[in-house]
Amino acid sequence: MKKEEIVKEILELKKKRNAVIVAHNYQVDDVQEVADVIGDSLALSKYCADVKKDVIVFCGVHFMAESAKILSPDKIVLLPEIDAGCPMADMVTKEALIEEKKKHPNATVVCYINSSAEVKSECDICCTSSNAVNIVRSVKSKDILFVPDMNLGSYVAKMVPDKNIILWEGYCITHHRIKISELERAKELRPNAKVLVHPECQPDIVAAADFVGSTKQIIDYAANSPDKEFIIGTEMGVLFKLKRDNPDKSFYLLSQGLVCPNMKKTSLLSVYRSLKEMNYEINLDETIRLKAKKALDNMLEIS
Ligand code: CIZ
Ligand code: SF4
Repeated sequence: MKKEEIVKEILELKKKRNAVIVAHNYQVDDVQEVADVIGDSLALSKYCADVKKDVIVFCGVHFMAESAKILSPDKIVLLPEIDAGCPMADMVTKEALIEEKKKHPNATVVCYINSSAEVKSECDICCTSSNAVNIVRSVKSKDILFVPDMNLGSYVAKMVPDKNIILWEGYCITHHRIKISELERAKELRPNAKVLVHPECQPDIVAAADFVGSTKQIIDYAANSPDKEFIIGTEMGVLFKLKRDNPDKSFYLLSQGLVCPNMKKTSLLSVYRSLKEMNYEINLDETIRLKAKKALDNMLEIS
């Protein structure tokens, strides 16, 4: 099928199923083009909770569709590619976390939204890359067990030095592999460009950047900045919105390695199949869902 035909089929099926399509900032351009809304995982999950539709097609990775289901238990949440996972989220399991918690009985457990619903169910409060610093500041205890991203955790530790942050050794394979030599080379090539990076990058990259933020914060920064050139240190999918919304500005990817293979599994064809066959439905154990929801609600109360 040609692209236009697939899009037409998707739009018809969307109507028939009373569905909405949401796409993460890291999805391929074709999928972002067909989506009703594009955003980060939390913004999309909140949108899904409020939208008056029966079916949500969540174009992203597994933990994101789970977050949508946590907040929208009565809607059908579909993940078009069931193998689209997040290797970082998989670096912590509920069982391993329960063992680690025993070693730090006085610590508050803060978990990055990039974690499974099961892991969230064992945490006190969630955070995103937008609000991690504020969430950690708001926690009363000095000791904080931060899971699973050690790079985001290190960034937060630097910003909130009065807390004792116990790191988990997880990381995003895509952001973690960026090397300082790549950043230096990019700056040599574009000396006037501002460097905007995600806190999932390693501390040396974060320290050398002009701005550190989540996908939404990077997108907002570029839109509001008087600067015209930017080196982007997060997954390449954000270039879609950056270029679409800022035709007078130039964007350069910090490294060709900034591609998340799991985010790229979802295509227009997968969205079409998902709506046609109602695949793959995300369901959660109700006890887990309620406990995970508590961690998300605790975050939403503060941010
Ligand atoms: O929370 C998200 O959507 C992720 C994984 C990244 C970001 O910075 O938006
Ligand atoms: Fe996970 Fe990294 Fe891919 Fe985000 S970019 S989904 S953190 S592997």
